[in-house]
Amino acid sequence: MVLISNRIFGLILFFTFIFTNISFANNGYDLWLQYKKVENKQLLKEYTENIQAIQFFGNSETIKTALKELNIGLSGLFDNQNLFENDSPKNHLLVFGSESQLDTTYLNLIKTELSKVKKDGFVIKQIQLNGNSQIVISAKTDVGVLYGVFRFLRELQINNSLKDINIVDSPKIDVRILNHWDNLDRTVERGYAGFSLWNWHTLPDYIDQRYIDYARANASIGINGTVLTNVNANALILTPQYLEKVKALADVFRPYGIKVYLTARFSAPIEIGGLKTADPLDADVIKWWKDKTAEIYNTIPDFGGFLVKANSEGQPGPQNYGRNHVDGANMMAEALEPFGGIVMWRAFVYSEHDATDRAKQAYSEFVPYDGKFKDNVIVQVKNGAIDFQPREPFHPMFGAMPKTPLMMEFQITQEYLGFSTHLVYLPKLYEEVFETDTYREGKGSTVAKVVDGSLHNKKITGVAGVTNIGNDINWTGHHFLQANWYGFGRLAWNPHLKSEDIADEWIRQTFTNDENFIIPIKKMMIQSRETVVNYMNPYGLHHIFDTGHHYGPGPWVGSLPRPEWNPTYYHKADGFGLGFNRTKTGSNATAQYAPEIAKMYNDISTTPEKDLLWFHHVSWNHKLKNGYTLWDGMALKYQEGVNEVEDMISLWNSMEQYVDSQRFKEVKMMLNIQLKEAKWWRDACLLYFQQFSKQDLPNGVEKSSNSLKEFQSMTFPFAPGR
Ligand code: BDP
Repeated sequence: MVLISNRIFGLILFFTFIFTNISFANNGYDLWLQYKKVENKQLLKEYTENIQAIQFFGNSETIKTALKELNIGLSGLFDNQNLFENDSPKNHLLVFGSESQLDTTYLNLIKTELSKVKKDGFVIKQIQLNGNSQIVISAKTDVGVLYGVFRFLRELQINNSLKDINIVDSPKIDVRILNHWDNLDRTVERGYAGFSLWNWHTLPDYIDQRYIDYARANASIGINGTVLTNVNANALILTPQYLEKVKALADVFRPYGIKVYLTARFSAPIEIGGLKTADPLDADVIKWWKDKTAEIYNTIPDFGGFLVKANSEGQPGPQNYGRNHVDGANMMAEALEPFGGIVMWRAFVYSEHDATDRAKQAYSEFVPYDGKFKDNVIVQVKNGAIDFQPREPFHPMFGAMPKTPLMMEFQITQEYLGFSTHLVYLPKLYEEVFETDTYREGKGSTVAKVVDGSLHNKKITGVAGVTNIGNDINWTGHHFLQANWYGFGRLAWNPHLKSEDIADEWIRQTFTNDENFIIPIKKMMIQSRETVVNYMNPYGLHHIFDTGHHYGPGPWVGSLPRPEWNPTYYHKADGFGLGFNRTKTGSNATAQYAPEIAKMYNDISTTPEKDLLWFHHVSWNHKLKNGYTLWDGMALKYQEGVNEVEDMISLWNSMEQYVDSQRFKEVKMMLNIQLKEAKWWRDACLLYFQQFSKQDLPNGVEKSSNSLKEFQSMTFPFAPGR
């Protein structure tokens, strides 16, 4: 008897174990669209009281998509009550297709709000009609309604009250776009979350569920465009064989309000068109692009346009034919114009033949062309003048081209920020850039105002993010890096949002509404950006990554053929000190900024210490504001970064009760990698720079147990992302 009960007990335990493990297993695939049961009593009460039936008006594919999402969301968040089939009760949630479908009674009740809606914005408002509560979601476009539905679901997920809900929100940016650096063989340049989502081999016949889920996730944060292919482009994507595949993706994305764009290889007329030249002023070349563009629009009527990397890092461009960026961009723009398409022409250019300073080259090449580009060209500028470093001063082009639309390019994938194994919350970086004052039209001329077009009244506006998405089950390799995709979307919608508020929303939707988790984790996320700067590139150091793959430190690299590919070019360590003199006594890159900024950076005493070594060559014994010398202060910063990762680990370990077991374990393992690599950065960089400073490490900085030689001999032939 006893034996049997023990066995039964054992079985029960076994099943409970399996069951709890299953119920707590969360692989992160659902991102921030978890739609977990609402536990907040107040919200449950409000929901039951205010929403007894749901009615939808409109039948476009987008409206059907919104309806489907509302169904998924509400049945996850609340016990399913078949609200969609219930037409008798009094209190409704009403979703109206677009303005034209609004009944005049409703139109009158929300007209003030609707009049404030711009483009694909929306209204969510509670109104009273004949004594009944009606929550109305409406917009001027169907995509606006879809955004309204996602917003409504977000409000519920983050447990905001429904009482007197009255939200009017419109995107501040037109083109909110992901840039996939995905190759046709499915490798991803600088991608660390597996291979490309796009399975070109099985397209167009096989539609992976992931394509749909990708579109859903993007639409939920307002992203409305995607460039499917790498900026280092392959012309094959423009052939009929591939355009069929692109069409299949465009068809999936369309109901979600997402347009597809492609990278256009400048030499495509030669490579796939059989022409002898790609000269943008050649009549055959012009015709080729016109025909090709018409062919694309014939296949994909709402195609977005081209993204072009020209005359940069070996990519072909108009300069190969003695022409300039304007000639190239305008030629393509003319082909796209009849169809409403745009050209996103990248300003990421630098040349090995220009001995001045790489940081100055994009500005020098582009600013003289201000006002020369056609109306459907937008120049895409990286946030800083070098290349997506952990910290860069804002790109001097922002604000310097009042007659040319400039779009922001951020990197979401962490080429220079620890790949996908380091927890770094990037919206903090994006916010820092957006908030910076360019002083181009006096105080308050922030980068955000340049990019949202308000500073110089721009016709097209855009924000691009080089995506961190791959085919890993959780999309981004590390659960917390989903927040960078999310936060990018939110800031592309409105570059004036606060990164802290975005983190709050994201944690609530992705993990829990429990404040015991939210408060400390949000703090950790916000701090994480400074932490990575501390253990990689403190005080304005930059581009000291190991060569090629950019994995880990390589400040010693100095023998690559192109000078500006060498870390030694950027840090300029010598017996005197460290840093790149970009002031008027050096490369004079500071002169590319407005006088107020140039003045601040020209003077070491007014240069913010976070940018010190970006602009100055500073003595090892220079006194920092905290009283330490540069050498001691820098060593202590490296140590601080390591200590902060240790703190992240202890915090995470104390959070186990709030997180499902799978995500808890996976994040924990990642944090341990991050700590190992933070120490690697500290030790390798300090040992290397110590050869120049010839000073001991200050108290409080741990000594490396490896030698510099050991660090220098490490190789990573299969580091991802190349
Ligand atoms: C650099 C990357 C390189 C990209 C290039 C670009 O190392 O792989 O092709 O930027 O943005 O950051 O074009």
